[in-house]
Amino acid sequence: MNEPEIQQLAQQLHASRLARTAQQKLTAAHPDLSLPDAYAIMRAGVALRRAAGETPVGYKMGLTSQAKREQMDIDSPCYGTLTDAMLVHSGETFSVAAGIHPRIEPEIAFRTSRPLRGKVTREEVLDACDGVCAALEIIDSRYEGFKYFSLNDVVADNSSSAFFVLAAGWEPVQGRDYPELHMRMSIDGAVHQEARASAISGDPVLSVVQLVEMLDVDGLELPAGSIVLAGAATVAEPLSPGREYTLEVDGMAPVTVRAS
Ligand code: OOG
Ligand code: MG
Repeated sequence: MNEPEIQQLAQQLHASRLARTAQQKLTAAHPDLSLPDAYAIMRAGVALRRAAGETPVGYKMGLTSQAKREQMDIDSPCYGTLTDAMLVHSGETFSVAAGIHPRIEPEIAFRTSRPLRGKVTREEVLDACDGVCAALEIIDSRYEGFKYFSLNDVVADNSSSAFFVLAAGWEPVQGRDYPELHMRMSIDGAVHQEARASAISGDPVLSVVQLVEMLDVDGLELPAGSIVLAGAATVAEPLSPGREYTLEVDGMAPVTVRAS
């Protein structure tokens, strides 16, 4: 795919997001769209957001759990770019009308204090992180129906990134048994989704290892000060006005958002 085509498809997705209208998946008109094309479209889309005044603040890993892969019918992980305009603080109200058909899912967020590049170990990731917290990702798809699209479509659409909610403060990274952490997402006080954090890539720290490897393939590093969402532990739930969503993770402050 050539540069003008990549720019044009990034523009299309950008416009759909701003207009809050779903569009046809890109592979319907471009069945030959490759995974490198998809990441190029994603990056062109991020450049459009930068031009509009947004600043990238990190990345989200997607499709790192079996539950999500089955829900979306896609079998490999992907990443997307997070910007400052996507950040929602715990306790805030989020308007569902800000998206097309937003959903919410339970995650764990890490913050790096040193850059990471190439092949890294889980210990190197933990050493390079200075904070962890419970997070809710509000995903949205710019495609009709939200389902039955391909990995390449999702990646081009910034891996369905829309908004993310972080708990009130960053907490110490060391001394936690990450795979064993229990995660519980409630809606209006009733538990709807729960899983061990091992549902996320076997260990949410390994999601960060994998992200660093995927960025390296594209010649990129994970900069210091990045926020990384490790991926959802369970399927996503639709976001409905009037309901309150809370995620509790063992040993961490809860994160909550009310939909309006
Ligand atoms: C793709 C994004 C997946 C996750 O945590 O697995 C994701 C999608 O579900 O539309 O964010
Ligand atoms: Mg997610």
